[in-house]
Amino acid sequence: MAVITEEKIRRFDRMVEKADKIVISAHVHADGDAVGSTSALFHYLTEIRGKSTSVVLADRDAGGSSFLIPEEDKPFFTFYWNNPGEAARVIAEASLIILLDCNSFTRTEDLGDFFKESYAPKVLIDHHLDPQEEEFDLIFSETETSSASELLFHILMALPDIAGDATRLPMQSGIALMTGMTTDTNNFSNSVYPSTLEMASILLAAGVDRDAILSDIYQNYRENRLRAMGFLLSKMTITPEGAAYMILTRKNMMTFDIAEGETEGFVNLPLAVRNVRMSVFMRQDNGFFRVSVRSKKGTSAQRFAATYFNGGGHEYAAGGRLYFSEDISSVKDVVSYLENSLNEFLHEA
Ligand SMILES: [Mn+2]
Repeated sequence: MAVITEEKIRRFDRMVEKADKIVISAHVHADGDAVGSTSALFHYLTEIRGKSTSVVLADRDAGGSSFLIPEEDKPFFTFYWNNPGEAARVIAEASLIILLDCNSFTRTEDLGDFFKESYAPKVLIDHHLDPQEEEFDLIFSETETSSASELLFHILMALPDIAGDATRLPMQSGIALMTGMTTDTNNFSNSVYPSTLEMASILLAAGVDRDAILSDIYQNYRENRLRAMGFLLSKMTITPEGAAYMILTRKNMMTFDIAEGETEGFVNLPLAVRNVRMSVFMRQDNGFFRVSVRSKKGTSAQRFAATYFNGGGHEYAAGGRLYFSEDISSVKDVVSYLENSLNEFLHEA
């Protein structure tokens, strides 16, 4: 991978060596890749390098990725939502900060200002567009990769103490990296590169139990999630231009008793329909709708999210927000705003 140069690896290695307290973070609403990449790096830094390391995330918990944080790791994971004082203290004491799976500290939401105020050197390891270069001292940024977990895997393999031998990685790092790659590719259905399969192959050979990971990710949901999914699919709208959309209101969430993290993956489902070019999933939040967009080749989810929903992301997988009362005057207007946007976007395309 071209972004991983010998010079950058040497610099990263020295920064780690010099640091005595390392803080790792990732984007808010941490998904499998965010939790996977941070916990993989946590295990490398603690077990291989012997560094005092903490993971700090803006969320309430690790949601569906909680299986990656065994009981003995919990004291080293701080969630701002339920422990803001501790999160601020840990960040203030950091002598090295490493951000994964997002392009700016702004994406850590409430933690952003604490990170920006810190004088500690900062490293970015990410696969999104437009890294905010001025925020970091060292950047590994590559969009042609499946996930932050994959990019991190190749970086770890290049470090002198691993030296290309994946059996030297802590087993928990291997499991976490495999998990992050698997969830970001939606189990090898998108953003799969030769380097992705190479990583999977090497980790399998090193003994990572993929069957156990798949069971933890895809066979561990609550029944409510599937009931809500069925409800949404039965109400899904498909426009003549080939856009599918589903909207989940606060009321729906209460009816089905589902939490925000449990809707992950819903947006991918409508792409199974032959004539659907783009899928939009909207979930009502406090004063805004959270918007997820997925598209097939030839249609840009990224451009749609950026143009109409104050967002962005990857070419075929993007997200954003729709605020009321800024973008629409009331919740009731969400359908017409969405239909007009889809109509305009898919006609000009
Ligand atoms: Mn990711």
